[in-house]
Amino acid sequence: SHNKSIEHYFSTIGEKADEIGLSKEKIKKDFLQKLFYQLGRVPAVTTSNDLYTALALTVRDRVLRQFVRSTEEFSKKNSRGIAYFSAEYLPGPHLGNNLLNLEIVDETREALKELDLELDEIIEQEVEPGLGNGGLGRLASCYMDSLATLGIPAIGYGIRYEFGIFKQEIKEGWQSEATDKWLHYGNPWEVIRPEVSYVVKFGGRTIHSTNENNKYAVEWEPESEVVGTAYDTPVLGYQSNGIIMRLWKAEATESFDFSVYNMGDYYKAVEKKVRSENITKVLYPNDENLSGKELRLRQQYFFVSCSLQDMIRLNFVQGRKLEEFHEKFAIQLNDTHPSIAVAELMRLLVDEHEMEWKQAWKITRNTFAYTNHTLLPEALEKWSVSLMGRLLPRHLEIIYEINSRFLHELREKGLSGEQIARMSLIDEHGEPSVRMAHLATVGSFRVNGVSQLHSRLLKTQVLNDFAEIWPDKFTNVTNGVAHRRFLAVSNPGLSRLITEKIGNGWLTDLTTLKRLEKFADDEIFQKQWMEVKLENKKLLSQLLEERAGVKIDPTMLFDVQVKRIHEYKRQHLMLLHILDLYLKIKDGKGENIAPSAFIFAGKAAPGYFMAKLIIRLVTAVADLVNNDKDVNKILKVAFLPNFSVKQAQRVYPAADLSEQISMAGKEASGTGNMKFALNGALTIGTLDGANVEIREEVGEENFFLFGQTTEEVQETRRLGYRPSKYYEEQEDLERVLDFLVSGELGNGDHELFRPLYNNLLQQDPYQLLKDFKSYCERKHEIHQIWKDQKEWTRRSILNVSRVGKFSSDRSILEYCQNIWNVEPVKLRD
Ligand code: TH1
Repeated sequence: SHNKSIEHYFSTIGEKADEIGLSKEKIKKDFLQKLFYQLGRVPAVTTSNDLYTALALTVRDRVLRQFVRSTEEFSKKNSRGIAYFSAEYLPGPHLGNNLLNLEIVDETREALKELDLELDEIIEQEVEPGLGNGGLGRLASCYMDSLATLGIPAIGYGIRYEFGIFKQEIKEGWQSEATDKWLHYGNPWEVIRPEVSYVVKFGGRTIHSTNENNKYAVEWEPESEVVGTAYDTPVLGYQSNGIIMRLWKAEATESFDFSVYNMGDYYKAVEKKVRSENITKVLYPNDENLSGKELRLRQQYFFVSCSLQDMIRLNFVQGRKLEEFHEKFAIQLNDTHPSIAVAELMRLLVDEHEMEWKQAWKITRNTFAYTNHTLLPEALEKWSVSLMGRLLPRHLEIIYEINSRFLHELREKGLSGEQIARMSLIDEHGEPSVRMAHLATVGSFRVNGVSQLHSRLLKTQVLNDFAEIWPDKFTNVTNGVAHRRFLAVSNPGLSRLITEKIGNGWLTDLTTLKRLEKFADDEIFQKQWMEVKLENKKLLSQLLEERAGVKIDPTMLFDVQVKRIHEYKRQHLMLLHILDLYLKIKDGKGENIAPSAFIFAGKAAPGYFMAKLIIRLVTAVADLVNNDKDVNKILKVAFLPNFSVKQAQRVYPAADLSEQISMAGKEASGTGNMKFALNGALTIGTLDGANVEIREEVGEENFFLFGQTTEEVQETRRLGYRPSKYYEEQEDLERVLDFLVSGELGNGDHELFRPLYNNLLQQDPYQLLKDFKSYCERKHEIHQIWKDQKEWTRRSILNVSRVGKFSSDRSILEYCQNIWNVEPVKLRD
């Protein structure tokens, strides 16, 4: 009976598998049934959340059905499965996306209309899982979407944080953080799997011995244990497949709590339970910065151990030998956060499954591939040897063993002592620590960066020593975005217009947008294009009025920077420019300035003082500009609080200008840059990350370039950068900087922005002052082009028609070809 297909089971209940309830009538019926029987409500007395939950459950049934079908197909094909290991995911709202992928948006809308309900209002209710910080977590979710759509057997492993990224509020101009209770109203999308659970050990000591067969063996006697339980969320691809995102929640082990060791001590047992559950309590809210906290390492090890144990179980369930593990699985490490997996797989193979070291190492090295997402030194993970030894004593031994064999290899190659020390997995400078990027590199068969520029810098700088001995290990996969979510779902107006012109082939092949190119000069099409943009801007204006208390004329140039707040991203460069415009208008020299709305959003890590001060500066500049009658007809500034995927989906469609202004060499890729371009915004940007490739695709003349190149930045630093030189030489810049501490900002407090002022004048680590002039010049040019709306629109159309490369479908196909060696399995024609 185990071999019977899903078709068989449905036939036994008189339902044909093809009739999976995608009609309006069936949706309506199921929706009402969910409302009655699952929630005990009738439409007349419901809360908006009841309606949302009933609809989500209705859709979930259909999603799960597709998922079960896919699993069946995948197991028939028996191809290599991909496990994506990521400490973060940012799936965004599920409902709208799933409706699109099931192709039942219209049917659902009509079913609800017959009940006097409005689909868009229900969709609005969803609380998204904020299980990530920013680009890295969102990329993981884009990749889940494409893996499913392309029919690749895959599973996304991660952590089910009870509290995701904090909720950002603005209080008196400052960011304040509140906890994110995303599970408060329940989560209709997940399926708990209590039987899929694993024990994870921590601390204690190792016992080395030779067993009765004269075999060397190591036993790990832990100090404590926790259990991880699987929570599955199906992720549906377009038109067909489903894969799962499997997130682990930590709980106490029964056996341990109530064991003889603490017999009768109920309170101690409860305390242990609480401590165990702490592991998956909260996401660390640092983007590209280390906390170095023990709990973070516990989280990383916890989810990695559960996931590897799960994969080994699957391997056996599917009747395979452990020796074939790497042939049947590839594991993609999303940055170094899961890189302890290299040592954990070795431990499982050698200690628990009694495999020889050499064979285990061969399997391990052929299983893992590592994606690096940043070159920032403060983001490169290191764990102190003492912490690692205390928390994961066996893993530290294994890391030492890997290292000793690796260094031996290097000596045999004749490398210098200096180079060997640089490459060691252990950093001996100061407090000894484990370099996780080195562990990931040594333990993987492939290492990739996330844009051409970043991959080149990775090879020639941060991991240069490794690239020299293993040139073939290194490769690039430029990031991409889930265009179905970020265009089809979030920008229905533009999607409709595009589909009218070129058909809907772009949903599965974004490069077909090329066909729009020939309409770039078509005046009627331009007009329609402008109308769609204006509608989107009206919607964003409403949101900004509600959330930021700023009224914005939707015909203004919407100049937008939304992303995590970080000095290297240089939100403050944009602010310096806004102040420059402000002062010019006050001087009566504003005649060339196009009426502009400057829109910001993004979270600052709670412990990152400068980033929080930058947010304070945005709100101070907003107060100044928006309340000044000489200026507020020309300029408006708004900070949209609590940026999230949901908010992002409303921002990108409304943007005219996308700000991608990081110091060259610092932004590994960026993905917001792609989402903006896809929605018809033009870009002002540096030659950083994927901007380089965007510019290459859309054409130099359609991209507003400014600032130093990576090489120039490095040369400037080498020559001894003196930011005050620019202050002294450029009057405009001097005036703007002095204005920061003039008391005119921030209610007369001269000292409020002094730290920023001092930082820029004394160090300016991200060389804003050097790039200020070329940034302002480009902005001036942009304002002139904006006045010619036809020309602007022509460029906007060209941008969209040329960004086909930046779909995550393309990225995933590259991972398949150049890294995983798997073929997509197309399930339906
Ligand atoms: C981001 C990069 O900054 C960004 O350029 C890139 O587009 C994105 O990853 C996806 O590749 C990163 N986010 C994090 C977050 C943490 C640590 C390192 C990075 S790199 C916590």
